[in-house]
Amino acid sequence: MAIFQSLGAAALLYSNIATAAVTSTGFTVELGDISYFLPPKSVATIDVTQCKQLFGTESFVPITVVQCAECHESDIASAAAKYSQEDDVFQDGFLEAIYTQGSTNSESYQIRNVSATAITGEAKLAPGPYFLNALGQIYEAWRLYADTTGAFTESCIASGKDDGSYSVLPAGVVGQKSAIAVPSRLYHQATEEKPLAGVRIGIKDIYDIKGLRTSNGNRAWYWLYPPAENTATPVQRLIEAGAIIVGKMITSQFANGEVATADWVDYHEAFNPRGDGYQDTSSSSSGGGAGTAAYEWLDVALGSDTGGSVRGPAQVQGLYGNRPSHGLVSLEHTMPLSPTLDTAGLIAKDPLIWKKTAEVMYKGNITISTSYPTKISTVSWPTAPNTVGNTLLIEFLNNVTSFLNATTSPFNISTAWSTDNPTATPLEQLLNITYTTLITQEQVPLVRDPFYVDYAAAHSGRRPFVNPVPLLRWAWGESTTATLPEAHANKTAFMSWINSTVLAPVDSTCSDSLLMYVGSDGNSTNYRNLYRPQPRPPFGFGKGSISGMSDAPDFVVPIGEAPYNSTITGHVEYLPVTVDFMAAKGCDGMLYGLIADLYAHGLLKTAKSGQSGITGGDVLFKRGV
Ligand SMILES: *[C@@H]1O[C@H](CO)[C@@H](O)[C@H](O)[C@H]1NC(C)=O
Ligand SMILES: *[C@@H]1O[C@H](CO)[C@@H](O)[C@H](O)[C@H]1NC(C)=O
Ligand SMILES: *[C@@H]1O[C@H](CO)[C@@H](O)[C@H](O)[C@H]1NC(C)=O
Ligand SMILES: *[C@@H]1O[C@H](CO)[C@@H](O)[C@H](O)[C@H]1NC(C)=O
Ligand SMILES: *[C@@H]1O[C@H](CO)[C@@H](O)[C@H](O)[C@H]1NC(C)=O
Ligand SMILES: *[C@@H]1O[C@H](CO)[C@@H](O)[C@H](O)[C@H]1NC(C)=O
Ligand SMILES: *[C@@H]1O[C@H](CO)[C@@H](O)[C@H](O)[C@H]1NC(C)=O
Ligand SMILES: *[C@@H]1O[C@H](CO)[C@@H](O)[C@H](O)[C@H]1NC(C)=O
Ligand SMILES: *[C@@H]1O[C@H](CO)[C@@H](O)[C@H](O)[C@H]1NC(C)=O
Ligand SMILES: CC(=O)N[C@H]1CO[C@H](CO)[C@@H](O)[C@@H]1O
Repeated sequence: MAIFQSLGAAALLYSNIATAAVTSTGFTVELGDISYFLPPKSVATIDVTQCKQLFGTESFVPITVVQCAECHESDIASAAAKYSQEDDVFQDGFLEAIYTQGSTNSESYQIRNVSATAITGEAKLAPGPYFLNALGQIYEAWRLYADTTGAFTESCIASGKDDGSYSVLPAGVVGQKSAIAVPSRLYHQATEEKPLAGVRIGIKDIYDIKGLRTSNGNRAWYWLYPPAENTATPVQRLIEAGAIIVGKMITSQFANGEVATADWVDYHEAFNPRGDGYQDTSSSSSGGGAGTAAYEWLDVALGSDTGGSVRGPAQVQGLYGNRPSHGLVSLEHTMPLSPTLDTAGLIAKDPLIWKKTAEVMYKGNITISTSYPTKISTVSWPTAPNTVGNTLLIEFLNNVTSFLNATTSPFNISTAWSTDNPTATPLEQLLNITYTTLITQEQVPLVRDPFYVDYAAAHSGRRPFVNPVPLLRWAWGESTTATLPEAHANKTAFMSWINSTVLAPVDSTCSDSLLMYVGSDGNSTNYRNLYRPQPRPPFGFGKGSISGMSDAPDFVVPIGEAPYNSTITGHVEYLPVTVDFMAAKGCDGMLYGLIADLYAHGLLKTAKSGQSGITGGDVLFKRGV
């Protein structure tokens, strides 16, 4: 048996016992101090007899593709300047050779003090950086980033097999976690057919992607079942629209709510990059929130929200995040927590990319509209500007109120319910155990039972490991006398009331009013290094439960940040301040229209990646690296 080192780092194993086929899984190279991945299939072949001198002992030569008519030195220089600005994959090292499509110019160029060999040919290539080998084969350049915040469970890349499947990226870089590969931003231009061309998206690891294993946050599950044979509908929509799926992202186990650190036994919670870097990420879309907040190179994360799993991570990490109206996109090949409540939501820094991605994912069930309600109800909004966060919240509400020419008034949902339904049980009792009943009694038969049977069959009757939180919730669901029909009836009673009285559908503005509440006030820490009381089932009803129990949309937007004294750093750090907007069921397109308008008028901004959503900056523990 002999071991050969192929081009780059792909180690190929040759055995003379079995006649296994050798397939390239791509190549890794370094250019300067940056690592790149080259997918296994070349994208074009060009004639290299004109530039043989480029190939010494190196396997690959970096090359830049430029589209220009005459291709004078000044054209190349301005293209290079544009590439540096727009693309995180491009660097000056790619100026060693310049491929000018269709041009007859074959002089050499002096670009930024680099003497660049000019190559011409007829091969059609998107502009940007590539690698060329001595056979004339051109490979795409994907930059490798370290997952420093532990947001991913697994990297991935389209397998190139023509069957829509994905495979794990065979690459690593310094950083103690997976490397994630992203293609040059210059390769893809959004079109009507591919509105998400080149948009980089991470997927919560409860959605199947053909060719990859799904973990649902459980190690036994990951190894028990084979790679998925299908791709979940929401993910499929994104892929068809041209999105680049870069990896699977950390989820708390079976999408239940878990708090760092003790609850997270099988996998570690991702790290919230904001503030001191040791605040809880919230769950269950932990990786999606942390990764989107930490990485400039990640545009969007697909999460899921059953009882706050998209909104929580968006609130504590200062991001845009939506719980859509229930049922906007079907959830085949997705692990259920409670089909009655499960929704596919998106997390992003840029509200326009967030909106564009939503339009693709909910296509057929979303229409952007720009006529807005003029009535705003607020739940527990601060009235005294006694903290930085409260001052921001009051100011923001005033801004939105005057932008909409709206009438704003405080709304007490419990009192309103009792006033409208004088003989009914108070909301706090009606809905106290409704969520708990739905998530446990729906997940047990759909997920736990078949899992236990399959695991036992594969492991001589053994039971798989399950984290404390899902275990105790399932146990509660089995021991309670409450039933699913009762839970559905309670939810329906509440939903009908919301739909007729609180957030009622109307033709002109979709929803008769907006409901707003504080997502995060920048004044609440949740350190991940604390020892906590034993977990218990999630009882109770609060402002965050309104959308789940009424099927209505609930969108988080970041508005600022506020200082706190960190017990970790002994220094003032900043936490995000966010706001939730709600409207009638099905009015997701109106909310997206409104948020885009608030953004256009400067009342909302793109969130930054890094330690702060407002000023950016390296994640604290990584500074100076
Ligand atoms: C190019 O080289 C000259 C002379 O070494 C130097 O002064 C100049 O700063 C360099 N320009 C760039 C863009 O690196
Ligand atoms: C739109 O919503 C309906 C109702 O929830 C759902 O059945 C359907 O699959 C959705 N349509 C699309 C195109 O996803
Ligand atoms: C409110 O609007 C004013 C004026 O446009 C602006 O200066 C301020 O930053 C806004 N504040 C918030 C919190 O939106
Ligand atoms: C609010 O009123 C002003 C002045 O009447 C008007 O210009 C503006 O369009 C109105 N805004 C909305 C969102 O209707
Ligand atoms: C709503 O009103 C009730 C009864 O007055 C009060 O106990 C409760 O704290 C109020 N809730 C909110 C969110 O203000
Ligand atoms: C909610 O249910 C839990 C568990 O049964 C119980 O301990 C709690 O008192 C209930 N709260 C209300 C407001 O009914
Ligand atoms: C349903 O509401 C009743 C009160 O009307 C309450 O006693 C019961 O606990 C609720 N059950 C569930 C599952 O929500
Ligand atoms: C809300 O009420 C409208 C009638 O006003 C009805 O068409 C719609 O189905 C209701 N939706 C829900 C979620 O109850
Ligand atoms: C931080 O602590 C210092 C000293 O106790 C105090 O003066 C300051 O107001 C605190 N800052 C915040 C944001 O709480
Ligand atoms: C974590 C934090 O910032 N807590 C502050 C919240 O606001 C109160 C009242 O201003 C302060 O005393 C806390 O320190």
